[in-house]
Formats: sequence, structure tokens, C-alpha cells
Amino acid sequence: MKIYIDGKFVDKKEATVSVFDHGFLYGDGAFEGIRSYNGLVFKLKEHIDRLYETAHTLMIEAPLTRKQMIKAVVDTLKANKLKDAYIRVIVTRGEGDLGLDPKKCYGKPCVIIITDKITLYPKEMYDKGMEIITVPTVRNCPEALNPRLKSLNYLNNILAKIEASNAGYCEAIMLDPQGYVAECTGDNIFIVKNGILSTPSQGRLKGITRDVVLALAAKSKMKAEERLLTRHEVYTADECFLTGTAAEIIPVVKVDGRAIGDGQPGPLTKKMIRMFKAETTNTGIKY
Ligand code: PXG
Repeated sequence: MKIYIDGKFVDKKEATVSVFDHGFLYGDGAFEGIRSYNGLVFKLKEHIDRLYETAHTLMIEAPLTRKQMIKAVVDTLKANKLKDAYIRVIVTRGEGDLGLDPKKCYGKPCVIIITDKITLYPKEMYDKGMEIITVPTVRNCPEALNPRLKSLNYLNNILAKIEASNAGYCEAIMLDPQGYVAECTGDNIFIVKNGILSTPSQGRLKGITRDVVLALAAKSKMKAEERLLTRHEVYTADECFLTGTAAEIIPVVKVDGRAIGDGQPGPLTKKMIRMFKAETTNTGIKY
């Protein structure tokens, strides 16, 4: 496995960063998770744009232009001869001293690209649907650490993941500080009620898979809305599914012990999975 670090390809064993890098010391950095399907990188520009937006708010200036970053991702995939891959792009603050102040960082932001395989959930869950719960840890409030930032500080999500895992579940709903449904620990959430798709309008990451689902809904004349969602609406929905680059689209059939619809993956969920598959097979940046 060849890993890209600051313009060079190194073996996994040599792929290391300094213990003084603020990405390591404070989670001070940005990242993206991207997928490629049969030699096509899916929504690469959108992922790189989101990476640079996170970096902009964190006031981290990546040493590459967006165009150069896109080329670096493609070059890493080529170097690893991977046709179907999960791609992790990381930009850290760089090396500094043992204080928080980014102004005292003397190093350049470090760019790392890892390409590998990932399967998040067992295949059975994609066929039969998954069961999830709501966890006590609420999603960060936007005024503190906006969930739209895909930063290296994922402790909010990891604490929620621990709660899910301790209770025996793979994924969990996180509420926003007002008690509305925000998203899951690493996925966005959708419900279907009376043929209408709904997904939370705030307090969550602006997921790229979520945006693809909304675009596919518009294309196929399915009604879709972004709004505040309560847990009651999730419990009483006809269908529910989660979206994410790693997870893709996965049906949810039970939430907090309540069956969703008839407790089976629903027809609109299945239709969306089919449309998403076609989209990932036919679109993307070729390498
Ligand atoms: N919400 C959160 C909090 C995420 O981290 C998504 C939604 C989905 O966004 P995209 O753009 O991928 O459709 C994510 C991204 C993992 C893992 O190992 C998951 C993500 C990121 C990193 C790791 O489960 N999901």
C-alpha cells in the first residue's frame, strides 16, 4: 500500500506524522471520505470543495490548489492500482509547539491521502435493514463546533458510537441540542411518509450522499423536503434509511424498539438504492 504524504508516496510503515502536528495533538485539521467505483471517483469535486470549506473556517491553508488536490487523489489511486476504493484525504494544521495557538505552528499543513477498501456494515443489513437507537450524547451545537465541519475532532460522534456499540447497535441517531433529529454518528438520515422524503435541515453534516439522494429524488419527481424532524416522526414513518459515503444507502427497519412501517426495507428506499447504484456506476472522474 502506497500512502501519499506531502507530495511523496511512502509505504504504510513509513507513513507517519510528527507528534507535534496539531492534527495529532488537538484534532486540528480537516478530512474527507470519498469512494471510487470501477475506476470512477464519485463526486470528487464536491468532496474537495467541502474539504477546502472546512479548512477555510479552521483557517488552515492547504499547500495544494483544489485542482492539485484532485490530481493527488487520482495519482494515489493509480499508484495503488485500486478500481474500487475508499479514499481518506486529510489536511492537518502541521507541526507546532505544545500550546493551542495555531499562529505558533511553524510547520506547513500536512496532506495525507490513504486509499483502501471499506465495508461498514454486514451485507445482511443492506438486505434486511438495520436496527438503530437514539443515544444520549447530543450532536455538537453549531455555535460551538458546527456539524458542517468535517474536522479531525470526531469525539462527539465517537462518544455516540460508543453508546451505540455498548448497547449492541452499529449506528445511532444523534439529536440536536433542541431535541430534533440531527443525523447518525457517521451517516445522514431520511424518512419516507406518504411518499414524501424528509431529512433534517440543520444540525448535521451536509452529506454528499444526502445531496445525491435529494438530486435523484428531484430527477425522478419524488417529493423531498429538508426540515426539522422529531423522533415521533421517525417512529411513525413508512420507511427510513441512512446515507453516507462509507455506508452508501442502508435501510433502517427499527428505531428505539419501534418497527418502521411494516418492519421491512420499503419500496422508495429500494428504488433510491437502485438509482444510487446506477449513479455511482455511471458518473465520476475517470482514472
Ligand atoms: N454525517 C456524519 C457525521 C459523517 O461523518 C456523513 C454524515 C455522511 O456524509 P457523506 O458526505 O459521506 O455522504 C458522515 C460521513 C465511518 C466514517 O467510519 C463515516 C463518515 C466519515 C468518516 C468515517 O463510519 N461519514
